Formats: sequence, structure tokens, C-alpha cells
Amino acid sequence: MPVNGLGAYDDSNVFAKILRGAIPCRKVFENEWVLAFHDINPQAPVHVLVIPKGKYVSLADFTAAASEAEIAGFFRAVGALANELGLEAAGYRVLANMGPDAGQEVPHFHVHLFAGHNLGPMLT
Ligand code: IU
Repeated sequence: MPVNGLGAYDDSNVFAKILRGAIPCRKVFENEWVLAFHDINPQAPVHVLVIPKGKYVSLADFTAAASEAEIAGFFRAVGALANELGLEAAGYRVLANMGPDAGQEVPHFHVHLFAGHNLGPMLT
């Protein structure tokens, strides 16, 4: 059961469908822990989503319920991806929305990786 009040994991969410191969994505990277793909509605020249393969709704859910190997695998992949995409020099932003106040649209935990131009000040 999620610990965050966002509700139980819903297997019909769009990222679950992408993980099942039921709908396509523009894949950037995949390993046993994560799938990374281009956001369908990019908000920056580089806008990649990184999602864990496990069924987690939020960061709190993920960090409470995932194994240490999954958590390490996920965050290592985010960092490695930023490096492999050549983003370390100019910089990039990692963001994750949780719940209604943050406008989380897809109830499968994910981080956004934004880069490719000056991203400006971070919005609250
Ligand atoms: P959010 O943090 O849950 O608000 O972000 C969800 C993102 O998923 C958002 O940037 C969408 O453009 C993106 N997305 C996608 O890449 N493919 C889809 O089929 C759908 C949403 I629906």
C-alpha cells in the first residue's frame, strides 16, 4: 500500500502500459531497473523521463517499498544518463512531481530530466 495518500498503484496508467509494451515510447535507455524515454510533450530541448520498472506511485512509495538495489539502480541510472547524454558540462534539471499540488499527471513515480538551454529560475 502506498504510504503517501496518492492511492494504490493503477496498472492502467500510461507508464505501466509503456512498460508492458502496450504503447510505444521513444526509448533513450533501459536496464533491469529503469526505462528512460523522451517526453511526448517536451518542455525543453532535452526532456527525458526516467521511470522505475517497479510499481510505485510516488517518491515516498518508492523509497519505502523498493529494495535498496532498486533505489540504487534507479538513481544511478538517472546520473549515468545525464552523463551519457553529455549534460554534465552545461547543466540540467531533475524534477519529480508528486500528487495534486505538484500536478502529477501519471501515477507511476518518475523523474523529468530537462536540459539543452538555460532553464531559468526554478519555479516553486
Ligand atoms: P507529471 O510529472 O506526472 O506531470 O509528468 C507526466 C509527463 O508524462 C508529462 O510531461 C507528459 O508530457 C508525459 N507523458 C508522456 O511522455 N507520454 C504520455 O503518453 C503521457 C504523458 I499521457
